[in-house]
Amino acid sequence: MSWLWQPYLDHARERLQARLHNMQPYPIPEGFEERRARTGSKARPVEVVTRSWAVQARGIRQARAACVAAAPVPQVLNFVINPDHHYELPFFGADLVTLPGGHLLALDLQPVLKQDERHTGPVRERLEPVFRRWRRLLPDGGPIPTEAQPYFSDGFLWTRLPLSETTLLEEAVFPAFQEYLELYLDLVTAAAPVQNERARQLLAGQRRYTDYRAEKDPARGMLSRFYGVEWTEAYIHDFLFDLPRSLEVSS
Ligand code: DBV
Repeated sequence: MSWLWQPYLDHARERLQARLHNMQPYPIPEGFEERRARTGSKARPVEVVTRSWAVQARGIRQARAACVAAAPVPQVLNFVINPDHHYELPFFGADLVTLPGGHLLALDLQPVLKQDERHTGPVRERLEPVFRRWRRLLPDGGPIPTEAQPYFSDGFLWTRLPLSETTLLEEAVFPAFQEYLELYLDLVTAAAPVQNERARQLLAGQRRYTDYRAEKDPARGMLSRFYGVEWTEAYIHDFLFDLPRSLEVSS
């Protein structure tokens, strides 16, 4: 099936492979690699497929993609890079969502510790010019919940585009995705391990972020309709936002 976001995922896989050290597969729990369901009406059933992909590397605990594909909608690429908390690194987050009402596109290097200048300063400096360049070309996506603010950076690129829009996808969204990712990979390759006390702070920040994302996952309703509540909850907690509890004792 042709999937709108395939070039984005292909690009990301290729760049991670090219730039990361010691990249290896990240284990995907059984039953989460691929799931299929029928949606649409009785008269016009539509098959919807959800696929997962994940790797790990030096500096990266888990980089994972969740891909939802049906013809013509929904089409989703949710791509998150979770750093190893022993490094001073943000999250990479991309949510590329095509629904009957249009495209909903989010890109960010999300802070682990939003109020900590030592954490956010160096990222802001590098991300701001990239953000400004693409922001000018894309309409603002509108307000996001106040409670979500602590988890976004000042470089949060957030837009909604009509389904008919193809030029801006090609000329702004795809290059923005590439630049955000390349900047993130620059940060990963330059990062040195932090002291234990700092690692504990970063882990606590990662825990807040991950629990928030799991609790508020905007895909919960959609995935539950397709695959049932039980599978969806397991997918969210055991794969999409899975920061292992065992890290707290071993860090
Ligand atoms: N979002 C996820 C995962 C998805 C997913 C794991 C597997 O975190 C898809 C799929 N996001 C998804 C879907 C919708 C959204 C919406 C299906 C539409 C929900 C709907 O309208 O029914 C960005 N994504 C959104 C919204 C925001 C984000 C702000 C609108 C929320 C709303 O209207 O309630 N998600 C948010 C974000 C990142 C992210 C900033 C990271 C950059 O991944």
